[in-house]
Amino acid sequence: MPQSESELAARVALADKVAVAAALNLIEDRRPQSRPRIDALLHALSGARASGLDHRVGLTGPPGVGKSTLTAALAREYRARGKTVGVLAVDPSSLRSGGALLGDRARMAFDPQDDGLFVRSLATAGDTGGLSSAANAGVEVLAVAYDRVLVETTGVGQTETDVEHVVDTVCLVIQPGSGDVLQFIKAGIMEIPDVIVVNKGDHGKLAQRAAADLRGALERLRSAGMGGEPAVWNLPVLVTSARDRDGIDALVDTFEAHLAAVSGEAQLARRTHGRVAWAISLFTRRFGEHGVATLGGREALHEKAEGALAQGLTPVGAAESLGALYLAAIKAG
Ligand SMILES: Nc1nc2c(ncn2[C@@H]2O[C@H](COP(=O)(O)OP(=O)(O)OP(=O)(O)O)[C@@H](O)[C@H]2O)c(=O)[nH]1
Ligand SMILES: [Mg+2]
Repeated sequence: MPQSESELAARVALADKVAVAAALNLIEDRRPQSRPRIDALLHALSGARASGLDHRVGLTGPPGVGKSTLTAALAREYRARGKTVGVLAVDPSSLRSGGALLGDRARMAFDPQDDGLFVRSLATAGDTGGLSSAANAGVEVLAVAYDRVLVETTGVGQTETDVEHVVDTVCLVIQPGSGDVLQFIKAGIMEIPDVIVVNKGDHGKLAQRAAADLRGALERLRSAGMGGEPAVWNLPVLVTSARDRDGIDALVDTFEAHLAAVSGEAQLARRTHGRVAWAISLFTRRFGEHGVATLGGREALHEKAEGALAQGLTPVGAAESLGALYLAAIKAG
């Protein structure tokens, strides 16, 4: 498909599946010589975005809890509500091939004939911790094409997945009887999710009990005065059965309510923060701690990245300009 990045972006905005696939292929290309094209695509995408409010939801949690099954059920519910949906399945932590992430059974639950639905796995082998730049860019592509973007990532901790940097709403998925709950609370991970789902609710009492335990623990955290800011949103705990498509309707309602609660300035701030994190991680992956130190440390780097983005650079472009600063400093020093 020989065409300019701006033509490609325009076709992505029309949710042309061939163009969306081509854009995702481009952003997955890790060769340095592809960076200018990726930068151009991201730039064009930011201009091509329709004015409607897109919503990005991340589903994260330990392996096997039913994230893919839940993602398929959610996509179906959104489609029933007239929303188009892009799904990105990302595995930031392992060398498992992208294709294996969305199991065949879950994949079969998606209708390939549906023009309002796009599903893609991203293999992110080679990245150590955090979401790859390709995952960040993939979300940008899908968000331009579709009303709702669902991002599935495996992992439960900040170090494993930075999904909160690419989505508006983080949904932590767990299953009953796994003992994960206490572990999450201990690890302080409860600060990341916006919604918690206990899936496999068809296991009956077990799921309801896990949800009640969680709600109790969260209540205790709240009354212990965790988090000084006024609560705009109280972390809800829901029970679903992705298998039986039970509780999916309520979960989508909760996502929409969260979007309404955070939209506007809070959502913009979160996205800006995510783009800064993206630029910084691109820079540090290339230039390491020495790069950070040379540019004056974490805080200075943060400010420089913010400045570059404020000037209209994409995160990829911002990382390039930080890289140029670094190289200049090395030369001068
Ligand atoms: N009983 C029951 N089983 C479920 C439910 N949801 C998913 N499963 C099953 O749990 C297994 C794992 O489901 P997946 O959707 O692949 O889980 P996942 O979290 O995406 O797994 P990874 O991507 O490998 O981390 C499959 O055998 C599903 O059929 C549910 O609501 N109830
Ligand atoms: Mg999965």
